[in-house]
Amino acid sequence: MRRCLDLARLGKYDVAPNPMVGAVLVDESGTILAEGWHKKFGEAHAERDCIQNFEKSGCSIPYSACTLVVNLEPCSHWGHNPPCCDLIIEKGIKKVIVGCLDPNPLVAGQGLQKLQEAGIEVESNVLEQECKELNKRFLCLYEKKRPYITLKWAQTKDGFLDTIRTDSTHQPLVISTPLTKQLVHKLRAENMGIMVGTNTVVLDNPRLLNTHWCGHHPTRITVDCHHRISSQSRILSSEAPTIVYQTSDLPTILADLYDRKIHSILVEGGSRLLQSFIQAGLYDEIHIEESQQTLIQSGVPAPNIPLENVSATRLDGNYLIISKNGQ
Ligand code: AOF
Ligand code: ZN
Repeated sequence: MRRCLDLARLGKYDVAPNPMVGAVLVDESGTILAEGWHKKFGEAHAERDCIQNFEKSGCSIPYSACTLVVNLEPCSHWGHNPPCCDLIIEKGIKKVIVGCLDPNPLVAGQGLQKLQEAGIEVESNVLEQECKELNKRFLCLYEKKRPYITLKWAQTKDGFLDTIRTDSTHQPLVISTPLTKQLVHKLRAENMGIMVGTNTVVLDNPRLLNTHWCGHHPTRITVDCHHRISSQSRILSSEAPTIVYQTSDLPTILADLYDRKIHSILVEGGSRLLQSFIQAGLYDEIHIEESQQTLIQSGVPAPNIPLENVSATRLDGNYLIISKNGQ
């Protein structure tokens, strides 16, 4: 299963909103005969890729002596691909070992049921926590019917996000270092969407692209209830898609993102938008960059960090990650 997780990760920047899935075929002694993974959205699922590689290898071991290991329940529905369950049954594979269930209502337990009804031995929930952690964004979309939400901000040593600015002629305060900037761009690559409030667009005119890590640019998301965003704003450039909402109601926005299958968003500011996500309890992770030196004495206060039901990890001296307990 650990090998499946490693293989699954190879699809990290190319499969969203699909899950990352890896599969291995092993013989009765547990020796790996073939491997596969889901490489790109819309392309072959991990199980099919693995079986194709096994057949290409010319190995003469019969399927009836093979076990397929896969980190997600094999699908039972027709999407871009035919159901993996049908392929597994058709080949006569003896046993299937699964990491975690697929919450997609088109699958949701029906995959395992179909395999069992065909007389295949099924073992499930193997390394379940690790399998769920890998696909936390995909799982969240179906389990919570909203994207996985990561809030992110940088603050001064004395707890401010920025100086008070009223127009775009004043440059924003720079707190990030080259290293943390790269970490943030990695987060942009890992999330399907990036969201900021109206003030951030008007005052900072950010591009919100991923230029310091591999992978895609996220879909840019903002709110403009009073038509304050200029048509020349950099967020509206053709480099990446942009969604502009005319409502600031978070449940309405999140429901629309769910419909669009945007499984994850990174909220990068400003303070009012971040605080409204925190107040509504709408977050899964919070990343905070704390400057070791910068003191400004007055400015825009950083949001209040929730202290209940969360655990905190320090990546290095000044990068703090807060996660909700039980995730
Ligand atoms: C699997 N193996 O490797 C993946 C699965 O449109 P499709 O056909 O690609 O189906 C996408 C759905 O299939 C996705 O939402 C998830 O439920 C499942 N993904 N299943 O058996 C895989 N990527
Ligand atoms: Zn499948």
